[in-house]
Formats: sequence, structure tokens, C-alpha cells
Amino acid sequence: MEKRLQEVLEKRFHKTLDTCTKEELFHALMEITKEATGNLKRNEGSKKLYYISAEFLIGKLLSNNLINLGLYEETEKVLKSHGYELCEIEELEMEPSLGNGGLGRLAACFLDSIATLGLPGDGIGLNYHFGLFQQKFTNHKQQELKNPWITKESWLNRQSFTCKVPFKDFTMDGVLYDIDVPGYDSGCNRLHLFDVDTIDESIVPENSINFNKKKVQENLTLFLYPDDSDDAGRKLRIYQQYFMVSCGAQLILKEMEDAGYDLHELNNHAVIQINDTHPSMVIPELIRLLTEEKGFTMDEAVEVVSKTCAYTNHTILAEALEKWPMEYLEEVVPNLVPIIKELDERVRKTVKDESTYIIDAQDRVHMAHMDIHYGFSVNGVAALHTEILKNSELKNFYDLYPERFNNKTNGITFRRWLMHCNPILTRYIESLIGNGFKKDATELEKLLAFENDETVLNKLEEIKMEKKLEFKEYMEETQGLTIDEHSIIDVQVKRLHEYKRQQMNALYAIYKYLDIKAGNKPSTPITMIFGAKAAPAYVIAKDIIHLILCLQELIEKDPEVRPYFRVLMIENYNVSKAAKVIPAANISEQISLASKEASGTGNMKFMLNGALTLGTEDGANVEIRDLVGEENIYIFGRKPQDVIDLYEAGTYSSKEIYEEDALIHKLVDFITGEELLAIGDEESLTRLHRELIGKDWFMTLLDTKEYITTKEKVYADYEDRKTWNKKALINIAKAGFFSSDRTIAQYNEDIWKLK
Ligand code: GPK
Repeated sequence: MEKRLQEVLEKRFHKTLDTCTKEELFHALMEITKEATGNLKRNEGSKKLYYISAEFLIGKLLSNNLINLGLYEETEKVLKSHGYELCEIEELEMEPSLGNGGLGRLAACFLDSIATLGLPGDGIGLNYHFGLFQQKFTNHKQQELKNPWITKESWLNRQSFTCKVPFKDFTMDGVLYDIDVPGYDSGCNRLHLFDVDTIDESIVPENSINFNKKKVQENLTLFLYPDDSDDAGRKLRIYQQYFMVSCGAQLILKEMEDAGYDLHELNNHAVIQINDTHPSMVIPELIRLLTEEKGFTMDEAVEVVSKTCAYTNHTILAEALEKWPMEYLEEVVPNLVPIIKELDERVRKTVKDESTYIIDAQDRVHMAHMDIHYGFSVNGVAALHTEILKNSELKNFYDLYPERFNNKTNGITFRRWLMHCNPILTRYIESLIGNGFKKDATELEKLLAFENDETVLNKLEEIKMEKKLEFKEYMEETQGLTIDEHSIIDVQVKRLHEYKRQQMNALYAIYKYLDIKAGNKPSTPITMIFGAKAAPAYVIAKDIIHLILCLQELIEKDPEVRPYFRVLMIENYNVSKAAKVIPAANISEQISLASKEASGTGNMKFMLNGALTLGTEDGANVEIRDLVGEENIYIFGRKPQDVIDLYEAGTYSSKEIYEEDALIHKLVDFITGEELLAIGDEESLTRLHRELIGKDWFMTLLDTKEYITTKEKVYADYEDRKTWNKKALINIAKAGFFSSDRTIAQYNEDIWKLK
């Protein structure tokens, strides 16, 4: 590595390792890493997976690629001997922001594991120039800025493949950029990101994310639609989706033909995993291409496509299940309309249950319905989630096709979420149980042998302290906030959504503030950390951010409270920041309304890094509890079935709770009390107050009391550090199940069947 680095630095900059700047070193390292990845052998086989997704939240790649190539430690040593830290150099990389949250990050973890398991499988998506917006806090509010992440030199490699995508009024030329995806000690796959050359970045002004939505040729791949819940700006989204699937379908068919396969046997050589409904139009698009260009009859095309496509559902929230008005499709993709109608007709001929039709009585096209009728597999992302799909949300489909339904509990790549973000913990684990866990995560269970070993438990605590100090330094540099490393670090980081109930955590903060004001000082100081972006059009979500930032301000300025209790919000929470805060956390907040969080994956990252979960019986929290045991997790709140029944009965009234419970009344009213009104915006705080009392669709007040008691218990338990450390060790030891290598092995075993 040293020799190669010197060569590249000399050739490109006429510098050496001792005279170059950090930027030059970064560029040289990137070039070498790209070259090494490009030299890896491609994973191959007679059948190939295409993972098609509107989002791939890959994060920075330099360190992770070095890890996967087996070059990380050597590089670190070489740099150190010349006075550099690799972690400083990696800061220079821009973070690609090609995803919103969990769904996009999952796709990125999956790519890593697919390559690592040596399976031939490529990602297909879009090359958004500004990706997801960048978040700034001004006047205690979220402000959105564009995020230009693509630099002159990047991981993107332009390819010669091009294709034509026919819209109603014009045709667009798709071009392709690839990013190499090296497996850990394995071969390499690719992430295919489609783009258009006519994009005009200059139509977006500085300091905003506004642009003319009508000029599709110029704006198509500018932004990732910054919304994973509601649906404004819809037509552009249909343009994006169709562009993605048409380019993807054309690439797939070309690769199949180039390999010499008969397209009538497409399903023997390709499998397409549809990541949520955003890529669903790949089904009618493939049928269109096969019938219009490849001489297939409709029957033949429908049959082979149905045997090739599989669908993953990531939510039961109705507003996130896409339903496009037929009118829009007619305006944007008229080519697909007759095919979608034909697919719907075929369902109507054989199925009585109208609730499963693709086109409903209001002439809306239900994308998930199309996926289920014309795919061979439907999976949920955690055991509980899949059960809810089968028994309630998608029951009518389960009755029709029980054999298609299966569960694939999510996972995370341990390369990024342990080896990269927590090298000291990784090295320590290795010293205890050897390095087998890096290839087989279940070997982490060997740590259980040390659950009563005080030296080991103390060392775990020391490592946590070291990660807290690193995080402290980072927060100081980036936001000028000085964290107390001796405090208990209690973290809720994830997209801002009412169902995730950051507002309940904020009510706890109010409770604690008032309690300290009343003279009850916690024995160990508490630092509550939030990090969250809200969809720009999601008003209440932004009000919740406002509330948290106002609380932060109130407490930071209060010398009576600040030494004991603080509320801090990480600005522009993203993958890189996740990798910094998660290893520093003691408590992992997973407090969604039971039944609403399909899985969660942050919960897995925290546990792997030795934080204890404070959570509801929701998503993968249930599986975490089953693995670690009741005594090593803090579960509270209404159970999923109770919540489902409450919605069914329609009897939940937050107003009743507010009026009958004096404590809750006081906490909620604090939102519009004089302290916060002196800091924040009256309109925003009043709207949130009104929402919590008048609607509270995600039942915050239902669980607030039990949340407060449980959290008090967690903080009290932290005082017995030995027991706490033992719980942390058990969490790490049991995290192996949540490796995405396991998840991907199961996808392959049950769905993809690649060799
Ligand atoms: C689910 F439907 C969606 C969506 O649009 N975006 C998104 O990030 C998440 N998700 C779920 O909310 C998580 O529970 C889950 O772990 C994640 O997808 C990955 O499956």
C-alpha cells in the first residue's frame, strides 16, 4: 500500500506521503481503492438477482471498501507512520444521500451481504444529483438545503449502456453509472444508477430545494423524493419510477440476451426483488417490452414475469402504500395503461374479492396489489410484521396465495456497523473469541462465556467511554456542543414520524426538566440525543423538531438543570453520523406505537454496539427480546394486538387521557407554556399541542405514563454498572442473528435460489 500510495501521489500531484495535503492523500487512496475493487472477480452464476430500489443509502465508501478488500489495517498503519489518521481522511469524502432512512439503508446493507456471500446480484436505482436534502437548524427549525454529493472524482463509473424511455410527450435517454460493490473477502457486484444527460443542476437556487417541477428533462434525477410517507409532487415521482424501471428492465433483458438465455426462461436466469412499491411498474414494463419487442404473447409474458418478480413490503401505514390515480398514469406513462388494465382484468376474471383488485372503484392503481398478484413471493421484514400482513393488512391476499407469503427479518452489515464504526470493540472481541465472528456472526455468542468476568465487563465499559469521548469531540467540532462523557447517553435517531413517537420522548424530557426543577437531581447526569429529518411537507413532524430544539435551548440556558440533564439534537443526521453516535450510546430508543414499525434496523445497530433497548413490542424489537431475554431489554407499552383492536374499535381518545391524568395534562400543556413560547414559534407549538389533544393518531398519550416509569427504571439500573455491563455483553453476544448475511442467506434459500 505504501509503495502504491507514493506512486499515485507522485504521478498525480508530484508529492510524497510526507509532503501531500490531506485532500491529495484522499484522492490517491480513492484511486487505489477503486482500482483494487475493479480488479476483483465478479460474482457469477447461471442465475442472477436484480435488487431494484428507489433508494440505496450507501454512505461513505472509502473505509468500508478498504475493510472489504482487506486493506484497512495496512492502510491505517501506513498513514499513521506518516502522521495521518485514516478516520480524518475519510471525513473528506462526501456522503451520497441516495435514501431516506431504513428502507434505503437496508438496500445498502443487502448489497454488501449479497457480494460477501459471493452471490451474483446487482442493485438498480437512480443517480439523484442532490439526493435527500441536507438539514440545517435555523431559529430552532429545520431548514432544507440541496446536497450536492457528486464530486469530480467519485465512485461512479460511467458505462456505455444507454436506453430510450418512452413517456407520453417525449422520450428520454437513459445513461448508466455503476458503483462497484466489493464483498468482504469475496467477489464484487455492481450498483447500477441510471441518469439522464439533460439534467440541469443550475435550476435549483442556492439555499433551497425548490425547482420547476414541470421541466422533467432537466429535473428528473435532481432529488430523491424527500418523503417516505405522504404523497405530494406525485407526477414527478411517477416519472422517476418509470424511468428507473424501464432502464432497469432494458438492462436486465439485454444482459439475459447477451448471456445467450432464452427469454422464455427468464425466471431460470433472473430474479427481481422489488423493494417496496416504488419499482412496481417493472412488472408491466417487462410485459410491455416482451410483448412489443420480443414477440411474446400476453400469456407468455405475464407467466414468465410473474415467476421472476418478488415483492418486499416495508410498512403497514396506509399512506405509504402507493396508489396512483389512473389519470396520472395516462398522462405520464400511457404505454403501461393498457397492460395494467389487462392485468386487472385477469384478476377480475378469477378473483371474487374486490378489495384485491389492482384498479379500485376510484380508478386508482394499487401498486402492492399488482406486485402480489403478479409476483411469486411477498415478504415482510420482521416476524411480527409478516404476521400482521397475513392476519390483517394483506389478509385477503394471504387467503388467495398463502404459499407466496414469507418472512425475512431484516439485518445489518457488521462490516459497517461493527468493524468500521467500532474498531476498538471489534479488536477486543477478536482478542476474546478469535476472528471467526467476522465471517459467521453467530460466533459472537462465544462472548457469553465472559458474562460474569469482571475484567471483560470493565473493559466493555472502558470501550464505551472511549467511543463517548470520540463522539464528544465530533459534536464539539461540528456543532459546538460539549457533551458530558460521564453522563448516560440515551439516543433516539431515525426519521421523524409521528408513529415513531419522538414526541413521547420529548414529553419525557419535559417531565425530567420539571422534576429536576422540583429538586430531584439524577445521580448520574443524563444526555438525551435526537437526530431526525422530517419530510419538508410533513408539518407536524417539523413541529416536533421545533419542540425538541426549543427544549434544547431552554435547558442549555438553565444552569439549574443543564449539569444533570440535557437534550441535544444532531443536525443533518445521516449514515456517517449514525456511525458516530451509535457506538457511544447506552440506551437505544425504539418506542414506535406497537404494530407500526415494520422492523426497525437502528435497534440492531445499537444492540450490536452494546446499548440496551428501551422499546415497545414492535417490529424486530420482539425478536431482540426473544433472543436476549426479558431481563436484558426494557419493553413497555400497549401490545400490538391491543393497538390494532383500538384502531378497529375507534375508541382511542387522547383528549380523555389529557383531561383525566393530571401529570399528562401538565406535560402536554408545557408545550404551549410561557417557557417555551419565550423561545419558539407560537403557531408551531400550538399546532402540536392541539394535535396531541385533538387527534394523536399514533396514540402517544396512551403509553406516556408507562414510558416514564420504564425510563426511570432504566436510569436507576444504570447505577449498578456491573449488571448493566453484563446486559450489554449479552446484547452484543446475541446480535449475530441480525447480520444481513443471515437475512440474505434466507432470501437466497427461500426466494432467489441462486447457486
Ligand atoms: C418503510 F415504507 C417504508 C418506507 O417508505 N421507508 C422506510 O424506511 C422502513 N421504511 C420501515 O419503517 C422500517 O421499520 C424498516 O426497518 C425499514 O423500512 C427496512 O425494512
